[in-house]
Amino acid sequence: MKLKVYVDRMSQPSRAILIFCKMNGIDFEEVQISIAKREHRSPEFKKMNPMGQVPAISDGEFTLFESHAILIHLACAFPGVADHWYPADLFRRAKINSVLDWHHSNLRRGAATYVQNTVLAPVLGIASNPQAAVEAEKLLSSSLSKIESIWLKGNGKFLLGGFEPSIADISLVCEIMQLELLDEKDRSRILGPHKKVLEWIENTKTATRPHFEEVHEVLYGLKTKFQEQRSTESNKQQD
Ligand SMILES: N[C@@H](CCC(=O)N[C@@H](CS)C(=O)NCC(=O)O)C(=O)O
Repeated sequence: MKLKVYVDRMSQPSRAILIFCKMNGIDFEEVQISIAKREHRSPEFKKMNPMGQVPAISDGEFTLFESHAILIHLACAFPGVADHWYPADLFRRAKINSVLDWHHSNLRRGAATYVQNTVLAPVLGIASNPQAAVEAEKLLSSSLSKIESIWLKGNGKFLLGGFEPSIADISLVCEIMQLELLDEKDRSRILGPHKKVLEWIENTKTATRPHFEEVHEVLYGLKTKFQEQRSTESNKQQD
């Protein structure tokens, strides 16, 4: 039975799983679950993930949800995955687990809530909450500062001083990539002060090419669409 990976490429954790599988030559079938078409809420998909969220995987009878658990499982279950992704050394592993646990309630909460309450709300047809966006930006900025001062300190190219990426690098960088959808002014205000983060994003892209860029094509497409909409709006205002 081939591994099936249930994803929507607009989802950050989905993209992280896809990049990991492609980087490691894992034989898998990508199953598109469109959030826009609400396929993630179908009874059939909920058999994979009762929470009704992407990503999820199935391997024969075995099913699993939660992207970090999936990355850890794939790194351990598939022979041929290089050690640097999730080292056998239990102490390095524990440090990676610590970054991953922190990510959920800090970087992810800040980035996803900010993007949702600024550029995505109108597209999703939901009301944006400006106060939530303000709070989210604070959490996002403080998360980026913490990444720099705690996990990117020193001369390593990746988190925890690594010279090769781990599953934490893919997960966190994919999260930050959603900021591509923002107006350039907002993106620069948030990311600009974090030079080490910007370097680390580039290092992660380089280390995972060409898969990183290919998996992000859908996001880049939406970025272009948003840019065109903004320029049409501003031209209208000038007329
Ligand atoms: N903690 C989960 C988060 C999964 C998640 O938030 N998925 C989003 C897409 S990025 C989703 O399916 N949203 C649709 C919904 O919740 O209705 C993970 O890391 O896998």
